[in-house]
This record gives sequence, C-alpha cells and structure tokens, in this order.
Amino acid sequence: MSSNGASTYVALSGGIGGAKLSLGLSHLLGEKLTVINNTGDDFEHLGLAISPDVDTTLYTLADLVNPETGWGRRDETWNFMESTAALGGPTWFNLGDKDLATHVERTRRLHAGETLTAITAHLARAFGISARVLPMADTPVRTVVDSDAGTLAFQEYFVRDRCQPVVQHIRYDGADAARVTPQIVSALSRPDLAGIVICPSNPWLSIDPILAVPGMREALRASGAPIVAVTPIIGGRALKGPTAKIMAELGLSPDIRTIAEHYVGILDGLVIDKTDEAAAPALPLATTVTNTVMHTLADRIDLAKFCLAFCAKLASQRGVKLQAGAR
Ligand code: FO1
Repeated sequence: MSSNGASTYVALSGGIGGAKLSLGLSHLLGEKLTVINNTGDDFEHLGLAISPDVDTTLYTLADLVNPETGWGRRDETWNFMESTAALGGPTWFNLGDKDLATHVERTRRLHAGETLTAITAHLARAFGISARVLPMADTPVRTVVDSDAGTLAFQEYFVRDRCQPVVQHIRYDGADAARVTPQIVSALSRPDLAGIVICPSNPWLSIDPILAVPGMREALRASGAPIVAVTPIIGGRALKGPTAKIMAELGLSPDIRTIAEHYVGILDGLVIDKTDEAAAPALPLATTVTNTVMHTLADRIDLAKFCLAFCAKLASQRGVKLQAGAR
C-alpha cells in the first residue's frame, strides 16, 4: 500500500467535462490521483506550443480556470490579443495575457529540450497542484478531422469553424510513433492502484487519442485495476461540445448503448445518468446509475466519490469471482 495506506487512482481526461470530474477526484485524492490528459488537441499557434486539455486540467485543479468558459484563466486581460489584432495577426484562437505565459514558458522549455511530461509537472508544481498531471505522450499526436470542409486540424474544426463542418473521419496523426511514457507506466503498475476512471469527455475527440498510443490499452488492462467510464451522453445529448453531432455524422445513434459499445473491451463498468436508467439492463457491461450532471463543486466531488465506490464494488465482485472459480 502507498504511504498512508490510501489507494491511488488514474483518470483519463480531455476537455472541460473531464477537467470537472478530475477536480472532484483531486479533492478526494490529492497526490493519490494521476490525470492522463489528451494532447490530440495540441497545436503550434503563433509559434507557441499550445496544449489546451493539459492546461484546462491544470487551471481547473488550481482553481484558476475561467468559470464561464471552462478553459483559459479567470480574471484575464487581453492586451496581447488586442495588440495582435492591431498588427493584423490571427485572433480566432483567444490567448489571454496570463494564459500566454503558460504557452511561452512551455515553448521555452520544449526548445531547451525538456519533455512535455517534465514541463507539465513543473507547471502543476508552480500552480500548487498535488495531483500528478501527465500528457498522454511526449511526442506529438494530432487529432485530424476529415470533413465536408476538407481536412482540418483539431482547433481549426473546434474553435475556428465552431464544429460546423460535417465530420466524415477522425484520425490521430503521430499516434503510431508515440509511446506510453515511463510516468504513465509507473502510475499504472502501482500495487495500490485501485481504479481507473475515464472522465465524461468526448470518446472520439478526447479519449480515443489517449487509447491510440501504442500499448496504452494493454497498460490500462494489465494494471489489474477496475476501469470505469462516466458517460458523456445524457438522454441522447452531450452537455457541452459536439459529441452527439459527431456521433450522428459518423452514423452512430447518440445514445448510451453506442457509448457502451464504443468502450467495450476496455471497460469494466459504465456510470450513466438517472435520465437513461431504463437503458441500463440492456447494456453489454456492468452499469450503475447516478446524477452525472456537475453544476457545483459538490456535484463534482459526489460524482467522483460515486466512481471510486463503483471501482471498489467491481474489484470486490472480481475478487469473489476469482475465489468462486479459483483457477
Ligand atoms: N475554445 C474556444 O472555443 N475559443 C477559443 O478562443 C479558445 C482558446 C483557448 C486557449 C487556450 C486553451 O487552453 C483553450 C482554448 N479554447 C478555446 C478551448 C479549447 O479549444 C478546447 O478546450 C479543447 O481543445 C477541447 O476541449
């Protein structure tokens, strides 16, 4: 067991919904939590290395995030953007003055040869975060969207074109060359690892890039810890972002069953919302029902608590099965 006997947990997260649950988990777990973040949204913009999902997790866990948008910093000023506009530079991707420092410092350290993992750990320390915040890889993996408006880099699709293009195919360029980092291997091989939580992020845009890293699925399964996911779809809709729209465009019905089928093979259990309770019995895996809508910090902590309890339940059931069918 770890230092004070408490168990450790790993969360997989991308986007704003993922960061919300990660905040709930961090309040319960502190340094016992490791968050593996999607970096498929990353891009180079204005010569800067931008890692939106990593930064959304950092700002959210540090209580620095803009509460209105869920990304960027609260109490921002926009002098840099105003001056960029005056010079005719691109302003479709808004970089606040405080947020800009994060990108400049990350870029400076990358040019000095530091890994994204080391830089992210430095930023987490600088922001006073006790959880471990990791990128999913230290080499570039880029989510690319083939659409009716052509092939788009993720932020062009998501921010510049406001998710309007019709998605035909999503790919993760660079995934084949990526490797599971030593820090992720270490977090997944701890004997006190008690559960893995896939946050309510967009499976296709935020979680699949993480699972596309060669060896990641195997490392997650080999950890022996129960793997649970919180549904990003409630009553056929996503609370935020283009999940339901993308599912329809990919020819998938935007419902719980599609999410369960998408994650089959990796999941031990699925947490669904009370709205979809009737669908639970027909799903092809262990399912549990609760309120998955997170408006307040208490909601985030309650959902996190529920996920940890679900992991414990699955682990004890697995234990019973093993004893019963002792092989
Ligand atoms: N999202 C927007 O909709 N508009 C923006 O101008 C924008 C700027 C931005 C800057 C830094 C950052 O870390 C995130 C930013 N985001 C913006 C959000 C970002 O596109 C998304 O959070 C993720 O890429 C998908 O979850």
